[in-house]
Amino acid sequence: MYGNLTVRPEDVENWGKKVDQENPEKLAEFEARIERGEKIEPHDWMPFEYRRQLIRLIEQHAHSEIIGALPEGTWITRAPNFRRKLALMAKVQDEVGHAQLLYSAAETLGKSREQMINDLLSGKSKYSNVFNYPAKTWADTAIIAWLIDAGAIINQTTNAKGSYGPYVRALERICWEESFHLKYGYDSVVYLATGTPKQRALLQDALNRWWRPIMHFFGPPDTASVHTEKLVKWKVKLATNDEMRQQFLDMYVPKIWELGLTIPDPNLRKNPETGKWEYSDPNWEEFWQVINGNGPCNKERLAVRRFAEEKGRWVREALLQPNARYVTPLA
Ligand code: BYC
Repeated sequence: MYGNLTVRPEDVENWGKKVDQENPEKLAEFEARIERGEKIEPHDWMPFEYRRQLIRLIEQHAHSEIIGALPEGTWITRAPNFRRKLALMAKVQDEVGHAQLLYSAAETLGKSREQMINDLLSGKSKYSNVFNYPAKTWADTAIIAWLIDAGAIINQTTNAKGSYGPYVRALERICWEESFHLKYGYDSVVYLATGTPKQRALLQDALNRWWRPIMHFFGPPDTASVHTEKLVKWKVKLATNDEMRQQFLDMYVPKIWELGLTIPDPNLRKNPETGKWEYSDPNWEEFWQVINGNGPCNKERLAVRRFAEEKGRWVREALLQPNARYVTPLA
């Protein structure tokens, strides 16, 4: 799945080069391969900036999966019944598994998992904005599993057609599992939407609180996106942030309305002339604050990860000593 996991000395020699310092022939050959739709594999020549961008993006994606397990994870012990508890446990476990696949894909580019985890814990590396908000009620887990997973599927099925082999193969597998999460989320939402007035009110309240973070999920508007142009050119991103946001609105606004729910934006409408959704400013200032460490739960999320890292250290140390043997009988 990942190809060879080692980085060769010639790859390291390339480290730190700007695109205009790259060997022009190799760069042209690389871009022609991408143009022809070929996959780039770990040992193929690639410009440093392509490597750097992929590490950044895949690493952030991996962090989003393990941090993303936390808001829903807090509801495992409080799930309303055994069937829901089992399903939620399986979903959360899947999300952590996705992080494993993604860290392995990022490692093929030369950054170790330990470095990635350190950068997450120190706050250097970002992860998805949405996981910095609290899951206050059971209905929040339904909205997350339906609409955040829906957003993730739009983003990931698009990026799964991308140019870097190990990432797209990981995404393909992740998308299968996410599609199942989406069904689970939709089932939970429909159950609440067709339930008692109290259940409907819980669901509406959750949608009201999550709508803005979900609008932010696809990234800043294209006019403010710093990486899109390069990533689209190298087919890492196959659609821009605004294109993905529009696709989400196209697919899910009608479904939300169909359930009799209200979307908390009085200006949301599809312009019949342009075919594009128009919406109020979802408060981009809040987005920048949240992704730079100042959201409602950023500190709590990282504190939980630090705790897990500390408690799991003995396991990692034991695994790093493959020749060690038990000397004391266990019983
Ligand atoms: N949150 O130039 P831009 C899941 C940052 S988990 C935080 O447009 P780009 C799930 C961006 O990193 C799925 N930060 O960036 C798990 C950049 O900052 P830096 C998560 C964001 O990369 C558990 C700056 O803003 N999905 O589904 O071209 C339970 C400028 O942005 C966000 C992925 O990770 C954000 N939303 O495009 C349930 C998909 N948006 O790095 C569900 C992979 C932007 O310069 N990632 N930033 O400091 C991508 O496809 C792209 O990275 C994005 C952003 C579309 C998100």
